[in-house]
Amino acid sequence: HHDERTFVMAKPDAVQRGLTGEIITRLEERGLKLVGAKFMQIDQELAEAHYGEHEDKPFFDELVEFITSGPVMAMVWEGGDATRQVRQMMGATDPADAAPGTIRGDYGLDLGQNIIHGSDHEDEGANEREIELFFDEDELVDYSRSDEPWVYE
Ligand code: DAT
Ligand code: MG
Repeated sequence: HHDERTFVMAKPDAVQRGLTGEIITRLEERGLKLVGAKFMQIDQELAEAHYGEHEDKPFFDELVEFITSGPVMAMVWEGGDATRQVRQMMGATDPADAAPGTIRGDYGLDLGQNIIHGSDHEDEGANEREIELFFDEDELVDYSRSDEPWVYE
């Protein structure tokens, strides 16, 4: 099936650097389907919930400060194996290790400001948890892309 949903976010650095459109374009051109989007400012409470898994890490405060430092574009993308596919397109967490051709490898230099968030495909259910945190079900749109027969066999 091609209806796996994953949560993606253009982080504050991407928005400030005018890379929101580039990120959307890459995912869109790959064949993934945008089913929800929200341009928003993340507050402290949402930031702490979103990054709850990292609350005991030394970089947690810095991480929350960064993600609340400016607007983000929060999105839900749908497609076959979408969570893993997006992680592949993002590249490694540290842009210094991210391969050229990946979003972090092409646009980032700094571990703290690494352009894009995507749900962890190795963390079962992370995609659904993160989608629920940012979106109500009625904010997600159910439709088909006309090119689907040319993307999937
Ligand atoms: P990812 O965003 O690739 O899922 P993660 O979940 O391990 O990576 O960490 C969340 C974010 O926290 C990451 O995008 C950047 C920041 N981060 C991770 N490790 C860090 C570290 N050692 N020092 C500073 N920031 C870090
Ligand atoms: Mg993660």
